[in-house]
Amino acid sequence: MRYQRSSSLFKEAQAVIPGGVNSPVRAFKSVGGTPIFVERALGAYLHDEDGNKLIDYISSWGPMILGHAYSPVIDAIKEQANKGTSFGMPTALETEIATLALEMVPNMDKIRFVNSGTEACMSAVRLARGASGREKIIKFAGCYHGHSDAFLIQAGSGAVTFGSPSSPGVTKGTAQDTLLAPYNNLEAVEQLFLEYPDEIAAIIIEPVAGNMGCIPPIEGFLEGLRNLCDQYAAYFIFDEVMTGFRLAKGGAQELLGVKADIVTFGKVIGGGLPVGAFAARDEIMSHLAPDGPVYQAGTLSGNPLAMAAGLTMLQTLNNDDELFDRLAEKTKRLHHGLDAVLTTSQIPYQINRLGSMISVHFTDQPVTDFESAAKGNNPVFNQYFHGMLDEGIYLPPSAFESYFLNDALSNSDIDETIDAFKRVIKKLA
Ligand code: HOZ
Repeated sequence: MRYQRSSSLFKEAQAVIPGGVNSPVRAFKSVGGTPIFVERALGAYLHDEDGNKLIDYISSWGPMILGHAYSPVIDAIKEQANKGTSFGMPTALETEIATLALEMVPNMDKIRFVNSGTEACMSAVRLARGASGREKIIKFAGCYHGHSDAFLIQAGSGAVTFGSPSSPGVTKGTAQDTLLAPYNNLEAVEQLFLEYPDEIAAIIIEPVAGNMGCIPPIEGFLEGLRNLCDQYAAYFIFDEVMTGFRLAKGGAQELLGVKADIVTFGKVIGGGLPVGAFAARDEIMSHLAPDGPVYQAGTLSGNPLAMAAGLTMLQTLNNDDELFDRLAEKTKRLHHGLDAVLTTSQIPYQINRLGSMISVHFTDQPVTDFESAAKGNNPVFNQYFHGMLDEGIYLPPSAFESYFLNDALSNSDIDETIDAFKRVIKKLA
Protein backbone atom coordinates (compact mmCIF):
# COMPACT_ATOMS: atom_id res chain seq x y z
CA MET A 1 0.00 0.00 0.00
CA ARG A 2 1.18 3.49 -0.83
CA TYR A 3 0.28 6.43 1.37
CA GLN A 4 2.36 9.22 -0.20
CA ARG A 5 -0.54 11.39 -1.32
CA SER A 6 -2.48 10.90 1.93
CA SER A 7 0.68 11.85 3.76
CA SER A 8 1.18 15.08 1.83
CA LEU A 9 -2.53 15.96 2.05
CA PHE A 10 -2.32 15.42 5.81
CA LYS A 11 0.62 17.85 6.04
CA GLU A 12 -1.32 20.47 4.07
CA ALA A 13 -4.39 19.93 6.26
CA GLN A 14 -2.40 20.30 9.49
CA ALA A 15 -1.40 23.80 8.41
CA VAL A 16 -5.00 24.98 8.31
CA ILE A 17 -7.12 22.56 10.40
CA PRO A 18 -6.28 21.68 14.04
CA GLY A 19 -4.53 18.32 13.90
CA GLY A 20 -5.39 18.17 10.19
CA VAL A 21 -8.85 16.71 10.85
CA ASN A 22 -12.37 17.83 11.66
CA SER A 23 -12.94 15.05 14.20
CA PRO A 24 -10.05 13.79 16.36
CA VAL A 25 -10.34 9.98 15.92
CA ARG A 26 -9.57 10.44 12.22
CA ALA A 27 -6.05 11.68 13.03
CA PHE A 28 -4.80 8.12 13.83
CA LYS A 29 -3.24 9.38 17.10
CA SER A 30 -4.16 6.15 18.84
CA VAL A 31 -2.61 3.84 16.23
CA GLY A 32 0.03 6.18 14.78
CA GLY A 33 0.81 6.65 11.10
CA THR A 34 -0.86 8.65 8.38
CA PRO A 35 -4.64 9.07 8.18
CA ILE A 36 -6.06 7.82 4.91
CA PHE A 37 -7.58 10.56 2.75
CA VAL A 38 -10.62 9.30 0.87
CA GLU A 39 -11.20 10.22 -2.74
CA ARG A 40 -14.51 8.34 -3.19
CA ALA A 41 -16.41 5.32 -1.93
CA LEU A 42 -18.81 2.88 -3.51
CA GLY A 43 -20.63 -0.06 -1.93
CA ALA A 44 -18.36 -1.83 0.54
CA TYR A 45 -15.18 -0.09 -0.65
CA LEU A 46 -13.24 3.07 0.03
CA HIS A 47 -10.94 4.42 -2.69
CA ASP A 48 -8.20 6.61 -1.27
CA GLU A 49 -6.16 9.44 -2.77
CA ASP A 50 -3.24 7.06 -3.46
CA GLY A 51 -5.42 4.79 -5.59
CA ASN A 52 -5.77 2.06 -2.92
CA LYS A 53 -9.05 0.17 -2.61
CA LEU A 54 -10.02 -0.72 0.97
CA ILE A 55 -12.78 -2.92 2.37
CA ASP A 56 -14.58 -0.62 4.77
CA TYR A 57 -15.65 -1.77 8.25
CA ILE A 58 -16.60 1.61 9.69
CA SER A 59 -19.29 2.66 7.21
CA SER A 60 -18.70 6.33 8.11
CA TRP A 61 -19.06 5.28 11.78
CA GLY A 62 -22.49 3.83 11.08
CA PRO A 63 -24.56 5.86 8.62
CA MET A 64 -23.67 3.92 5.46
CA ILE A 65 -25.57 0.81 6.55
CA LEU A 66 -26.51 0.05 2.92
CA GLY A 67 -23.00 0.70 1.61
CA HIS A 68 -21.51 3.85 0.11
CA ALA A 69 -23.20 5.94 -2.58
CA TYR A 70 -26.38 3.85 -2.37
CA SER A 71 -28.09 4.97 -5.57
CA PRO A 72 -31.71 5.56 -4.36
CA VAL A 73 -30.36 7.89 -1.65
CA ILE A 74 -28.06 9.67 -4.11
CA ASP A 75 -30.98 10.12 -6.55
CA ALA A 76 -33.19 11.54 -3.78
CA ILE A 77 -30.46 14.05 -2.85
CA LYS A 78 -30.03 15.11 -6.51
CA GLU A 79 -33.76 15.51 -7.01
CA GLN A 80 -34.10 17.63 -3.89
CA ALA A 81 -30.99 19.71 -4.68
CA ASN A 82 -32.64 20.86 -7.90
CA LYS A 83 -35.55 22.20 -5.83
CA GLY A 84 -33.38 24.13 -3.36
CA THR A 85 -31.06 23.14 -0.53
CA SER A 86 -32.26 25.15 2.48
CA PHE A 87 -35.34 27.24 3.20
CA GLY A 88 -35.48 27.81 6.95
CA MET A 89 -39.21 27.04 6.57
CA PRO A 90 -41.28 23.88 7.08
CA THR A 91 -41.51 21.25 4.34
CA ALA A 92 -43.84 18.30 3.78
CA LEU A 93 -40.73 16.09 3.71
CA GLU A 94 -40.15 16.69 7.44
CA THR A 95 -43.62 15.37 8.33
CA GLU A 96 -43.12 12.39 6.03
CA ILE A 97 -39.83 11.29 7.59
CA ALA A 98 -41.14 12.02 11.12
CA THR A 99 -44.21 9.83 10.51
CA LEU A 100 -42.12 6.96 9.16
CA ALA A 101 -39.51 7.17 11.93
CA LEU A 102 -42.25 7.09 14.58
CA GLU A 103 -43.84 4.08 12.86
CA MET A 104 -40.54 2.21 13.00
CA VAL A 105 -39.47 3.17 16.55
CA PRO A 106 -41.52 1.85 19.48
CA ASN A 107 -42.99 3.93 22.34
CA MET A 108 -42.54 7.41 20.84
CA ASP A 109 -45.19 10.00 19.81
CA LYS A 110 -43.17 12.89 18.46
CA ILE A 111 -39.73 13.50 17.00
CA ARG A 112 -37.65 16.67 16.50
CA PHE A 113 -34.90 16.77 13.87
CA VAL A 114 -31.54 18.42 14.53
CA ASN A 115 -28.15 18.32 12.79
CA SER A 116 -26.04 15.79 14.70
CA GLY A 117 -26.05 13.15 17.40
CA THR A 118 -24.31 15.61 19.73
CA GLU A 119 -27.16 18.08 19.31
CA ALA A 120 -29.75 15.34 19.79
CA CYS A 121 -28.26 14.15 23.11
CA MET A 122 -27.67 17.69 24.38
CA SER A 123 -31.29 18.60 23.60
CA ALA A 124 -32.66 15.35 25.08
CA VAL A 125 -30.97 16.06 28.40
CA ARG A 126 -32.18 19.67 28.40
CA LEU A 127 -35.70 18.36 27.76
CA ALA A 128 -35.41 15.83 30.59
CA ARG A 129 -34.18 18.55 32.95
CA GLY A 130 -36.87 20.99 31.85
CA ALA A 131 -39.66 18.44 32.13
CA SER A 132 -38.55 17.05 35.50
CA GLY A 133 -37.34 20.25 37.13
CA ARG A 134 -34.22 18.34 38.23
CA GLU A 135 -30.60 19.02 37.32
CA LYS A 136 -28.44 15.92 37.68
CA ILE A 137 -27.95 13.20 35.09
CA ILE A 138 -26.30 9.79 35.30
CA LYS A 139 -23.96 8.72 32.53
CA PHE A 140 -21.67 5.71 32.24
CA ALA A 141 -17.88 5.81 32.10
CA GLY A 142 -16.74 5.14 28.53
CA CYS A 143 -20.09 6.03 26.98
CA TYR A 144 -19.90 8.88 24.51
CA HIS A 145 -22.93 11.05 23.79
CA GLY A 146 -21.28 13.65 21.60
CA HIS A 147 -19.09 16.53 22.63
CA SER A 148 -21.47 18.78 24.57
CA ASP A 149 -20.16 19.78 28.02
CA ALA A 150 -22.35 17.58 30.22
CA PHE A 151 -21.12 14.42 28.47
CA LEU A 152 -17.38 15.05 28.41
CA ILE A 153 -16.95 13.47 31.81
CA GLN A 154 -15.11 10.16 31.46
CA ALA A 155 -16.32 9.95 27.89
CA GLY A 156 -15.40 7.19 25.45
CA SER A 157 -14.37 7.37 21.77
CA GLY A 158 -11.72 9.96 20.83
CA ALA A 159 -11.93 11.53 24.29
CA VAL A 160 -10.11 8.44 25.64
CA THR A 161 -7.46 8.34 22.93
CA PHE A 162 -6.39 11.89 23.53
CA GLY A 163 -5.99 11.46 27.28
CA SER A 164 -8.76 13.92 28.05
CA PRO A 165 -11.88 11.91 28.81
CA SER A 166 -13.01 14.85 30.96
CA SER A 167 -12.11 17.74 28.71
CA PRO A 168 -10.60 21.06 29.85
CA GLY A 169 -13.20 23.73 29.16
CA VAL A 170 -15.99 21.86 30.93
CA THR A 171 -16.87 23.85 34.05
CA LYS A 172 -16.87 22.35 37.54
CA GLY A 173 -20.54 23.28 37.81
CA THR A 174 -21.39 21.20 34.74
CA ALA A 175 -19.23 18.29 35.86
CA GLN A 176 -20.92 18.26 39.24
CA ASP A 177 -24.33 17.67 37.68
CA THR A 178 -23.07 14.64 35.74
CA LEU A 179 -22.97 11.57 37.98
CA LEU A 180 -20.93 8.60 36.82
CA ALA A 181 -21.34 4.85 37.07
CA PRO A 182 -19.48 1.94 35.46
CA TYR A 183 -21.31 0.39 32.49
CA ASN A 184 -23.14 -2.85 33.35
CA ASN A 185 -23.05 -2.04 37.08
CA LEU A 186 -26.60 -1.72 38.40
CA GLU A 187 -25.58 -1.48 42.06
CA ALA A 188 -23.51 1.66 41.38
CA VAL A 189 -26.57 3.31 39.83
CA GLU A 190 -28.79 2.25 42.75
CA GLN A 191 -26.26 3.88 45.06
CA LEU A 192 -26.45 7.16 43.14
CA PHE A 193 -30.26 7.18 43.38
CA LEU A 194 -30.03 6.53 47.13
CA GLU A 195 -27.66 9.47 47.44
CA TYR A 196 -29.67 11.88 45.23
CA PRO A 197 -33.26 10.50 45.30
CA ASP A 198 -34.98 13.74 44.15
CA GLU A 199 -32.27 15.31 42.03
CA ILE A 200 -31.72 12.99 39.10
CA ALA A 201 -33.50 14.10 35.91
CA ALA A 202 -32.36 11.21 33.74
CA ILE A 203 -30.08 8.31 33.04
CA ILE A 204 -28.50 8.53 29.59
CA ILE A 205 -26.98 5.38 28.13
CA GLU A 206 -25.81 3.80 24.91
CA PRO A 207 -28.01 0.67 25.17
CA VAL A 208 -25.20 -1.15 23.37
CA ALA A 209 -22.00 0.76 24.02
CA GLY A 210 -20.07 1.54 20.84
CA ASN A 211 -17.49 4.04 22.02
CA MET A 212 -15.25 1.74 24.05
CA GLY A 213 -15.34 -0.92 21.39
CA CYS A 214 -18.66 -2.73 21.24
CA ILE A 215 -20.00 -3.66 24.68
CA PRO A 216 -23.48 -5.20 24.90
CA PRO A 217 -25.47 -4.78 28.12
CA ILE A 218 -25.38 -7.80 30.45
CA GLU A 219 -28.67 -9.53 31.12
CA GLY A 220 -30.98 -7.54 33.37
CA PHE A 221 -28.88 -4.35 33.31
CA LEU A 222 -31.14 -2.21 31.13
CA GLU A 223 -34.26 -3.70 32.75
CA GLY A 224 -32.83 -2.80 36.18
CA LEU A 225 -32.13 0.77 35.06
CA ARG A 226 -35.68 1.01 33.71
CA ASN A 227 -37.03 -0.01 37.12
CA LEU A 228 -34.83 2.51 38.93
CA CYS A 229 -36.02 5.29 36.62
CA ASP A 230 -39.63 4.32 37.35
CA GLN A 231 -38.99 4.11 41.09
CA TYR A 232 -37.29 7.52 41.30
CA ALA A 233 -39.33 9.29 38.58
CA ALA A 234 -36.28 9.88 36.40
CA TYR A 235 -36.33 9.72 32.60
CA PHE A 236 -34.53 6.90 30.81
CA ILE A 237 -32.72 8.23 27.72
CA PHE A 238 -31.44 5.77 25.13
CA ASP A 239 -28.70 7.25 23.00
CA GLU A 240 -29.43 5.30 19.83
CA VAL A 241 -27.17 7.40 17.62
CA MET A 242 -25.26 4.20 16.81
CA THR A 243 -27.91 1.54 17.40
CA GLY A 244 -30.97 3.34 15.99
CA PHE A 245 -32.15 1.89 12.65
CA ARG A 246 -29.07 -0.39 12.81
CA LEU A 247 -29.82 -3.18 15.28
CA ALA A 248 -33.46 -3.44 14.18
CA LYS A 249 -36.07 -1.20 12.56
CA GLY A 250 -36.91 0.00 16.07
CA GLY A 251 -33.27 0.00 17.24
CA ALA A 252 -32.11 -1.31 20.62
CA GLN A 253 -35.52 -0.72 22.21
CA GLU A 254 -36.97 -3.29 19.81
CA LEU A 255 -34.05 -5.73 19.80
CA LEU A 256 -33.57 -5.75 23.58
CA GLY A 257 -37.22 -5.26 24.54
CA VAL A 258 -36.59 -2.37 26.94
CA LYS A 259 -38.61 0.82 26.80
CA ALA A 260 -36.96 4.25 26.91
CA ASP A 261 -38.62 7.59 27.69
CA ILE A 262 -36.52 9.64 25.29
CA VAL A 263 -34.48 8.28 22.37
CA THR A 264 -31.80 10.08 20.41
CA PHE A 265 -30.72 9.35 16.84
CA GLY A 266 -27.99 10.28 14.39
CA LYS A 267 -25.95 8.48 11.73
CA VAL A 268 -28.33 6.09 9.84
CA ILE A 269 -31.34 8.44 10.15
CA GLY A 270 -29.60 10.95 7.87
CA GLY A 271 -28.69 8.51 5.11
CA GLY A 272 -25.14 9.92 5.16
CA LEU A 273 -26.10 13.58 5.56
CA PRO A 274 -25.77 15.45 8.89
CA VAL A 275 -28.96 14.62 10.79
CA GLY A 276 -29.76 13.96 14.42
CA ALA A 277 -33.15 13.59 16.09
CA PHE A 278 -34.75 13.00 19.45
CA ALA A 279 -38.12 11.45 20.15
CA ALA A 280 -40.34 10.98 23.19
CA ARG A 281 -43.92 10.53 24.28
CA ASP A 282 -46.31 13.47 23.93
CA GLU A 283 -46.31 14.44 27.59
CA ILE A 284 -42.53 14.87 27.50
CA MET A 285 -42.30 16.50 24.06
CA SER A 286 -45.00 19.04 25.00
CA HIS A 287 -42.35 20.77 27.13
CA LEU A 288 -40.36 21.61 24.00
CA ALA A 289 -40.62 25.04 22.28
CA PRO A 290 -42.83 26.25 20.67
CA ASP A 291 -45.35 24.08 22.61
CA GLY A 292 -43.51 24.51 25.91
CA PRO A 293 -40.67 26.50 27.47
CA VAL A 294 -37.66 24.21 26.85
CA TYR A 295 -35.82 25.93 24.02
CA GLN A 296 -34.17 24.25 21.05
CA ALA A 297 -33.79 25.51 17.47
CA GLY A 298 -31.65 25.41 14.32
CA THR A 299 -31.45 27.10 10.91
CA LEU A 300 -30.48 23.86 9.18
CA SER A 301 -32.68 21.57 11.29
CA GLY A 302 -34.94 19.54 9.01
CA ASN A 303 -32.76 20.57 6.07
CA PRO A 304 -34.50 19.38 2.88
CA LEU A 305 -31.46 17.62 1.38
CA ALA A 306 -30.83 15.78 4.64
CA MET A 307 -34.53 14.91 5.04
CA ALA A 308 -34.67 13.56 1.47
CA ALA A 309 -31.62 11.35 2.09
CA GLY A 310 -32.90 10.20 5.49
CA LEU A 311 -36.40 9.47 4.21
CA THR A 312 -35.12 7.30 1.36
CA MET A 313 -32.80 5.49 3.76
CA LEU A 314 -35.59 4.77 6.27
CA GLN A 315 -38.00 3.70 3.51
CA THR A 316 -35.42 1.22 2.23
CA LEU A 317 -34.80 -0.20 5.71
CA ASN A 318 -38.52 -0.37 6.45
CA ASN A 319 -39.27 -2.25 3.23
CA ASP A 320 -36.58 -4.90 3.73
CA ASP A 321 -37.67 -7.38 6.38
CA GLU A 322 -34.46 -9.41 6.09
CA LEU A 323 -31.89 -6.65 6.19
CA PHE A 324 -31.10 -6.68 9.91
CA ASP A 325 -30.84 -10.48 10.02
CA ARG A 326 -28.61 -10.41 6.95
CA LEU A 327 -26.32 -7.85 8.59
CA ALA A 328 -26.21 -9.85 11.81
CA GLU A 329 -25.32 -13.01 9.81
CA LYS A 330 -22.46 -11.24 8.04
CA THR A 331 -21.16 -10.00 11.37
CA LYS A 332 -21.40 -13.50 12.82
CA ARG A 333 -19.42 -14.85 9.84
CA LEU A 334 -16.70 -12.27 10.54
CA HIS A 335 -16.77 -13.10 14.26
CA HIS A 336 -16.38 -16.83 13.67
CA GLY A 337 -13.57 -16.27 11.18
CA LEU A 338 -11.63 -13.98 13.52
CA ASP A 339 -12.24 -16.31 16.43
CA ALA A 340 -10.97 -19.34 14.49
CA VAL A 341 -7.72 -17.52 13.70
CA LEU A 342 -7.12 -16.07 17.16
CA THR A 343 -7.93 -19.25 19.02
CA THR A 344 -4.92 -20.98 17.42
CA SER A 345 -2.60 -18.10 18.39
CA GLN A 346 -1.14 -17.32 21.82
CA ILE A 347 -2.65 -13.83 21.76
CA PRO A 348 -5.21 -13.14 24.50
CA TYR A 349 -8.37 -11.70 22.97
CA GLN A 350 -12.07 -11.01 23.39
CA ILE A 351 -14.58 -10.46 20.61
CA ASN A 352 -17.79 -8.59 21.46
CA ARG A 353 -20.68 -8.56 19.01
CA LEU A 354 -24.32 -7.62 18.79
CA GLY A 355 -26.19 -7.31 15.49
CA SER A 356 -23.91 -5.57 13.01
CA MET A 357 -21.60 -4.11 15.69
CA ILE A 358 -18.44 -5.96 16.68
CA SER A 359 -15.00 -5.28 18.15
CA VAL A 360 -11.81 -7.16 19.00
CA HIS A 361 -10.03 -6.47 22.31
CA PHE A 362 -6.59 -7.91 23.01
CA THR A 363 -7.07 -8.89 26.65
CA ASP A 364 -7.77 -12.16 28.48
CA GLN A 365 -10.63 -10.76 30.59
CA PRO A 366 -14.22 -10.24 29.37
CA VAL A 367 -14.79 -6.66 28.25
CA THR A 368 -17.94 -5.41 29.96
CA ASP A 369 -17.13 -1.82 30.90
CA PHE A 370 -14.59 0.95 30.40
CA GLU A 371 -12.12 -0.44 32.92
CA SER A 372 -11.95 -3.84 31.22
CA ALA A 373 -11.84 -2.22 27.74
CA ALA A 374 -8.89 -0.09 28.86
CA LYS A 375 -6.92 -3.24 29.75
CA GLY A 376 -6.55 -4.11 26.06
CA ASN A 377 -3.00 -4.42 24.74
CA ASN A 378 -2.52 -1.22 22.72
CA PRO A 379 0.74 -2.14 20.93
CA VAL A 380 -0.87 -5.38 19.68
CA PHE A 381 -4.00 -3.48 18.61
CA ASN A 382 -1.91 -0.95 16.70
CA GLN A 383 0.08 -3.62 14.86
CA TYR A 384 -3.16 -5.43 14.07
CA PHE A 385 -4.74 -2.23 12.75
CA HIS A 386 -1.78 -1.37 10.51
CA GLY A 387 -1.34 -4.98 9.41
CA MET A 388 -4.96 -5.06 8.26
CA LEU A 389 -4.65 -1.66 6.60
CA ASP A 390 -1.65 -2.91 4.62
CA GLU A 391 -3.86 -5.78 3.49
CA GLY A 392 -6.49 -3.30 2.25
CA ILE A 393 -8.91 -3.62 5.18
CA TYR A 394 -10.06 -0.44 6.91
CA LEU A 395 -10.92 -0.95 10.60
CA PRO A 396 -11.64 1.66 13.30
CA PRO A 397 -8.29 3.32 14.10
CA SER A 398 -8.80 2.92 17.86
CA ALA A 399 -9.70 0.11 20.24
CA PHE A 400 -12.33 2.44 21.72
CA GLU A 401 -14.60 2.23 18.68
CA SER A 402 -16.93 -0.38 17.21
CA TYR A 403 -16.92 -1.77 13.66
CA PHE A 404 -20.13 -1.09 11.72
CA LEU A 405 -20.87 -3.58 8.96
CA ASN A 406 -22.85 -2.60 5.90
CA ASP A 407 -25.11 -4.54 3.56
CA ALA A 408 -22.84 -4.05 0.55
CA LEU A 409 -20.19 -6.31 2.15
CA SER A 410 -20.29 -9.70 0.47
CA ASN A 411 -19.38 -13.02 2.03
CA SER A 412 -16.31 -13.03 -0.16
CA ASP A 413 -15.26 -9.60 1.20
CA ILE A 414 -15.60 -11.07 4.68
CA ASP A 415 -13.65 -14.20 3.75
CA GLU A 416 -10.95 -12.03 2.18
CA THR A 417 -10.82 -10.09 5.46
CA ILE A 418 -10.40 -13.31 7.44
CA ASP A 419 -7.60 -14.50 5.13
CA ALA A 420 -5.84 -11.16 5.60
CA PHE A 421 -6.35 -11.50 9.34
CA LYS A 422 -4.66 -14.94 9.28
CA ARG A 423 -1.56 -13.41 7.68
CA VAL A 424 -1.53 -10.46 10.10
CA ILE A 425 -1.94 -12.59 13.22
CA LYS A 426 0.75 -15.01 12.00
CA LYS A 427 3.19 -12.09 11.90
CA LEU A 428 2.04 -10.90 15.37
CA ALA A 429 2.13 -14.28 17.10
N1 HOZ B 1 -16.81 9.93 17.44
C1 HOZ B 1 -16.99 9.15 16.28
C2 HOZ B 1 -16.93 7.69 16.55
N2 HOZ B 1 -17.36 7.29 17.82
C3 HOZ B 1 -15.95 9.46 15.24
C4 HOZ B 1 -16.42 10.54 14.36
C5 HOZ B 1 -15.49 10.82 13.19
O1 HOZ B 1 -14.30 10.97 13.38
O2 HOZ B 1 -15.99 10.90 12.09
